[in-house]
Amino acid sequence: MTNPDLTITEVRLTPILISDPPLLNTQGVHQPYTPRLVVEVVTADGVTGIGETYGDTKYLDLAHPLADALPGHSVADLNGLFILAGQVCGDPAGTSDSVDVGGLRGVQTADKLRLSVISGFEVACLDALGKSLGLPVHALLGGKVRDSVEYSAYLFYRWAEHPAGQEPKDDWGAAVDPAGVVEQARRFARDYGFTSFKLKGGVFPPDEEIAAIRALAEAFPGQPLRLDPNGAWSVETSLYVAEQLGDALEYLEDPTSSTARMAEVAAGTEVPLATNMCVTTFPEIAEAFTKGAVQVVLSDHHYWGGLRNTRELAAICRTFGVGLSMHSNTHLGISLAAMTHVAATVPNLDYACDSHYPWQTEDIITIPHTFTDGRLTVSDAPGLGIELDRVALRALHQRWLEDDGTMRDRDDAAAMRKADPDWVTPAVPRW
Ligand code: GKR
Ligand code: MG
Repeated sequence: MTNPDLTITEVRLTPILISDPPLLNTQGVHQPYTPRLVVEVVTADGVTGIGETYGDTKYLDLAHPLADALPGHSVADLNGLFILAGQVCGDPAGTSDSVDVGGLRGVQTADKLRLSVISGFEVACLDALGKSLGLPVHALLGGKVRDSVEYSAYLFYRWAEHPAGQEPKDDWGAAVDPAGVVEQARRFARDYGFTSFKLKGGVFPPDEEIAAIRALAEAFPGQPLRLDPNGAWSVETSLYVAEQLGDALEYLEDPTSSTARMAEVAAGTEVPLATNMCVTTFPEIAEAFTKGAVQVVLSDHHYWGGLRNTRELAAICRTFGVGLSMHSNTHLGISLAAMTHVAATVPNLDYACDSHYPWQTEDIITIPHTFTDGRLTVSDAPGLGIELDRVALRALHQRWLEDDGTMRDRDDAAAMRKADPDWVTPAVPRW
């Protein structure tokens, strides 16, 4: 038997625009289309591995030099991938390591953007390596400790349609009050079998969101519930919400922004606090853990720099007795496969993971993922266990090519201005 030739001979980058419903958050509303980047690495043996990451311009600017530099390296040299990225990816225009541009994913530094880009390449390399060796990605990460991974329903306040009659449309209808949220949750439970529910908050005044959680608690007695206003509340408001909902919540997610404020909230409530905003990189861990600011870290393999870093984060959380689960942004099936593989290998996966996936009506893999009883089965097929649908990929790339530039960079505030021309991103804390 000859050894596979793992040398990378070609890297393909395909930016795409994927349709997205009018989901509301504290900064605005999702645009009708949102960018993603598909990364393909091809080995000398003709094996292709695939990865997916953010596709906004600032990520593409980092991905291109890395794609140019990668041929000649081995798909197995993942440490080398990080070294190479450090050498060839400069800082994207308008950022530096010290700049905080804020947003829904916490402080966004040039370093974090680089890690998000690397994650797409790392997943593609692992997929190619697994396919070359005949092993699933979870085996390359040490092996699965569970056969399926649990996900939670990700509930959003939303409009029935995008403003100004923009396409695309769907049949979910509006959810702007407790009854609408419960109806949405019932559909998630019926169609996907989810048994835990997360509501994206920070959209309406806190008392309205408290009422929505109470309505969910009544509709789904004893089932895990979470509320995530993306840091929109003051310390006082966070403590008020925690007091009102203490018995109903599994955890409160990023009630307020900054580690210092999260620590103040944590000191005043028994409700566990989770975050995907104040602990998003390794350097942020020490302060947050020593101050007791967070009890659950919601990892995201994109901005933590891939699947192996996610496992390193899991080990640190384990050491400090901090819980771990997974955060999600709008994504497609390649990223969901990657999340599922790494989640399968983490012993201390303490809560059902988030995923936007049910909101996406299109995908670029041949067989879309199916949730059963709120879970995804962990694939034992080589690599990620999925195949790229090249026809779909071409169509979504064509959409990106034809876009006039307005959707190529996610901008929830701009989308909101289509409905409310005076909208400005609210200052924090909003309430
Ligand atoms: O998709 O509107 C959204 C979310 O608010 C997303 O951008 C967040 O990053 O889902 C995320 C979260 O849990 O904070
Ligand atoms: Mg969150």
